[in-house]
Parts: sequence; structure tokens; C-alpha cells
Amino acid sequence: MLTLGKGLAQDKEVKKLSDDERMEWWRDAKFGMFIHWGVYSIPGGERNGKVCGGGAEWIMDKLDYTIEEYEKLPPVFDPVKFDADEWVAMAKDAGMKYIVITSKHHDGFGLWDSKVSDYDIMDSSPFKRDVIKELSDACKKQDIVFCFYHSIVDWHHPQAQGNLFPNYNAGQKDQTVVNPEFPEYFKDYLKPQVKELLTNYGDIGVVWFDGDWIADYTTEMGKEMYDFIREIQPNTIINNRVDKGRMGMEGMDREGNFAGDFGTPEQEIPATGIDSDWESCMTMNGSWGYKPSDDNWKSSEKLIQNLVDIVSKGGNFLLNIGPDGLGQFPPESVERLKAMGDWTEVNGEAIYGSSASPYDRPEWGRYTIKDDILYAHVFDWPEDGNLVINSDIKLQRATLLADGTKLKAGLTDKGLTIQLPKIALDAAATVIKMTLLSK
Ligand code: FHN
Repeated sequence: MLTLGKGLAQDKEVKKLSDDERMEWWRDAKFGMFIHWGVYSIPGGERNGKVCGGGAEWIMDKLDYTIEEYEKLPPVFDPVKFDADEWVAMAKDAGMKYIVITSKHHDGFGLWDSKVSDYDIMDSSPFKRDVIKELSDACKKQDIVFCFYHSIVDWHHPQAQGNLFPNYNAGQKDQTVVNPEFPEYFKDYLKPQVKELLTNYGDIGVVWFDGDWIADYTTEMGKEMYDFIREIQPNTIINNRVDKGRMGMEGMDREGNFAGDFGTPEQEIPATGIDSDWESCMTMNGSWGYKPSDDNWKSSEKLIQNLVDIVSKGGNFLLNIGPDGLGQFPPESVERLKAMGDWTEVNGEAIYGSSASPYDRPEWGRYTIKDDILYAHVFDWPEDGNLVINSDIKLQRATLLADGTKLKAGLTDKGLTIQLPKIALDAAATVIKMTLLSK
């Protein structure tokens, strides 16, 4: 049974858990929803006929808005279709166990009622609803762990524009330029913002930092922020982008002493298993923020196989949704969430609470393991119906996970072979449940 949120602030006594106890719900959860949503969702990556390259959430920089021009977006941000219960239900039905939403992306606009700044949804938009509160409440109601993403770099704040300092065009700015006033932003703006989010919205499962790359932000600040969060909510999990150890998009820390509880590979899956905790975050198309012009959608089958691949290597999968400016999930995303929910409903036993496979990866798919049960996730169904499995597997019996059909197994000239039905039950991945002989 997944005991989500164990040890989080909602408990009567917030007992400080050990590291393993604190990570337990997250390690078992395996699958979460990333949500990139903000005023950038209104233009959806387009401005005056030009399309923003890459993620649409970067439109402020990539399409050269001045702060004054960008500030024209919040007054027209009125996402009347936003329904937190509906968003959470779609995540839950997809088999996702936690949600990470952008409380503030690089553009500096906050989705919560901040007293630190009035550049937020309550004070600068006609919507005047605290999205973070509505979403965190909906998560609690549906037993989904609520988490937030927070950007260290802040293009709206003159002390924190990072390599955009003193103004924009990230690409042209000297990446080593440091704003001498950044420490003041860190102390009097960034930390108070994080404290508001950790104080006013109940349990926070994960604080997911981003924007760690800017030269202004130091490892000393990273360690101070990590300790600061743990003082407010002792059992909140914090990603490695709270500090400066991350080696780019591959997401793991370089050698050294860096704060952060898990690595954050982005848009990629490590080639092999990694001993420490990690989570691959990915988009469904090519953009984190809503971008209707980007129709480069990964298929549902590919997304399911990504989930299996990641879990078979011991990681978590954080899959992104970019809602539009009215608060609606794109139909292509809804379709994929439904397909992933259909698959996890049948095969979730082989995902949640499982561990990385100790066996070499087979050519036809992946293995996950839970105690003495090994799950074979078959991507490529053998035409002759004979599935050759690793010779070092000590098999007691095998069944189709979906319906319990008993399967014959035995040695052939190719090795230990399981006889499968001629047709796969699921095009993405059909799962064979194998009970191993006790050692
Ligand atoms: O610049 C951001 C980007 O917009 C997005 O938020 C991703 C998600 O992990 N992080 C940064 C790029 O690495």
C-alpha cells in the first residue's frame, strides 16, 4: 500500500523522519505530473506572428519582451476553465501519485497569494484565485501529494535576472556576469516566497527548484536554502537543483558535496541504472509551457515505455502538462493521460513500489522487481510466441499479469523460454508476472 505523504506536515506530530523514511513515499510513487502554467500560457509561444523556439515558457526572453510589455499579460490572465479537482482527477486516473506545479517560473509571475510581491495571480490578474491553494486542497482530497516547482532566476526582478542582467536576451549575455544585489533578492524575496509556499498550503511533498545555473546563485545559498526548507517542513523532499552540483541536462551531481535529495535528468533517461535517487522529467510534445504550434507529440506507447524504462532503472518519471491560458489541458495530453491510466490500472503492480531490475536488460523490453516477483515488460512481442528470458533467472511460475493466465516455461535451444499467446495484450508493454524460486 502506498502510504503517500507519510511524515509530512499533515501528521499531528511532524516527526523528523530518517532520509530513507522521508524518501519512501516518493520512491514508491514512481510517476508524477509536472505542470508548467502561467501567463506565458496565454500567447502559447507566439508573438506578432513569430514562434518562440524551444519551450513556450521562455517567450519573455526568446521573443524579446520588455518587462513593461510582458506585464500586459497578467491583466488578461483569466483562466475561467481552471478546475483543480479536474486536473488532479486526470493525474490520479493516469496513475500519477504526485503533482509538481510551477508556483513561479523564470518570468517571476506567482500563482499563489504572495505577500512578498504583488506580481501574482491575486493582485495582478482579474482571476484573483489562489491556484496553489485550490490545487493543494484538491490534491489532499484525492490523496495525491502536492509539490511545487520554484524558479531561482526571476526575469521580473531587477536583482535576479541571471545572465539576462541588466535586461534580456539570455543568449547574448555574459554568463559570468553576477548581480551584486542578488544576495539581497535571495534573502528578502526568494526565501520569503519559499517560506510562504511551505507555510500556507499544508504538506509539501517536494520542492522542485530550477534556474540553479545562474552565476549569481552560489552553493552556499543552495545549502542555506536546503536547510531553511527542512526547518519549515522537516520531511519535504528537495531536488538537486537547490544547489550547484547538477551536470546539465543529464541531471545528476558531479563529484562533491552538494545539497539535494534526487537527481533531475531532463528530457532524457539514463542509459543504465543509477545508485542514487533520480527522476527524469519530460514533455509530451516539445514544450513545457502550452505551445499549440508544437505538434511533436510522443505517442502513448512511447510514454508508457518511458515509464517502464525509467522504473526498471530505479528512477521516477515526472511527465509534463502545459495547460492553455484558460486552464485547460491540451486534448493531446488528455488522450495520453487516459492511455497511461488504462495501462497503469492493469499493470501498476509492476510499477509502484518496485525496484530496479538486478538482471541484465533484455532486448525485447524491461524487468522490474518487487521482493520475489520479477515482472517482464514485453515491448517487442516475439512472433513465434517464445520469450527467451535471462538464463540466471530462477523461475518458479509465470502468468500474464493482466488476467492471470498461466504460462508454460522450459529450456529450449535458445535458453529459458516462456510460451506466450500469439498476440500481445498491450501494444505498449504486456507484463509477465514471474514468481522466482526463493534463493
Ligand atoms: O528553463 C527551464 C525550462 O523552462 C523548464 O522549466 C525545465 C523543466 O525542468 N527546466 C529548465 C530547463 O532546464
